[in-house]
Amino acid sequence: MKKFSMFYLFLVIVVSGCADTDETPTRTDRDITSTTEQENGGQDEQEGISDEPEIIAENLEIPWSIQKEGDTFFLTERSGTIMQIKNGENIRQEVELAKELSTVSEAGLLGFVLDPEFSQNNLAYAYYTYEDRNGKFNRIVTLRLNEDIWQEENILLNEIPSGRVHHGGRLELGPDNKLYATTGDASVPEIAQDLDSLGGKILRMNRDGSVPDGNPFSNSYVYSYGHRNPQGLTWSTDGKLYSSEHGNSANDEVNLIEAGQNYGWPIIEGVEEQEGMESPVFTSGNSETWAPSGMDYYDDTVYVAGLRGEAVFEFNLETGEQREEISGFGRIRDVLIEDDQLYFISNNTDGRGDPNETDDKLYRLSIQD
Ligand SMILES: [Ca+2]
Repeated sequence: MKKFSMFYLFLVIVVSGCADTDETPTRTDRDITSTTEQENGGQDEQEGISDEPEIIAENLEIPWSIQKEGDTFFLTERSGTIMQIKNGENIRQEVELAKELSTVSEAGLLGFVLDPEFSQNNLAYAYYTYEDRNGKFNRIVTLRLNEDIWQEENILLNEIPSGRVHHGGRLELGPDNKLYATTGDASVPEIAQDLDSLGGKILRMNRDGSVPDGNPFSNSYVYSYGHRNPQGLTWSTDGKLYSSEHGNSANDEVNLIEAGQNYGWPIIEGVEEQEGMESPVFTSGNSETWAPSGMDYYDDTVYVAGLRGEAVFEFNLETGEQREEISGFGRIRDVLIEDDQLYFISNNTDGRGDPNETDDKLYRLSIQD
């Protein structure tokens, strides 16, 4: 049995519905968590899985995305920097963008992936929020690293809708070597159903910004639609794509994403069903909130960072079981699994958490059978 946390819980956090639960904090969660930890603490020790996560880096500022190349980490920080962590040394790298970063809620420098040839070409892809005379948008660009400064090079996709909240923002490279991005509904729910809008979608593109062959809609980046505010993407080893999505007043979702499908927002959400629309494979339901963000996959299981849920959630694709696996570290924004190690970043400095003196942090712990 695979277990790796002393905080092994089957915890249902009951939170009352509120207008927009995406990432809003709740202080009562923590109290419930600590009680349950004490109750279940002994069980973990019996199973011999009691590793406390190791702190890899601290004093991070709203870290959003974890990338790793060899032994070097690159963490985007929402306010517009990238923290490079190499041999225990933190270097906060500047990012020179063509547009001024938006400072509205949930916005900034978000998704980030290194090019497969990064060690040769110093190239990466990034997703950021900006505002100009034409309105509020997100864009996907290439960045090139030169002597600890990242510079925006090419625009791959411009004017993805943005607004007060719900900017989406996750970027991942698929097993097909295409770039996938999650976009939010920009707090205008109807655009999620509009195939002519880039908002409320999962997008798929070539790494030069062109529309790939095989996309489901002709000459369109849209891969799937009807999303509210998805912020996580991962693939199983058999190539299935999963995405996490912030629900409206609970009803958070983990969806199995298939090309061309409609995931319902704002017509259906959570457990609701309607012909021609896909319901999630996992949902937090009407009374619980995960506020799910970054994801990764390991051993038939999808791991999802939870902000308001303040945990890494584990969803077993084989058994359908779900549970909290890591908690007690506050809000969690992203996870990365490599070589039986799970890395995660806290997000207590984002204005909705309760940071301690050295937050936020990058943690590591072992996950092995
Ligand atoms: Ca849905």
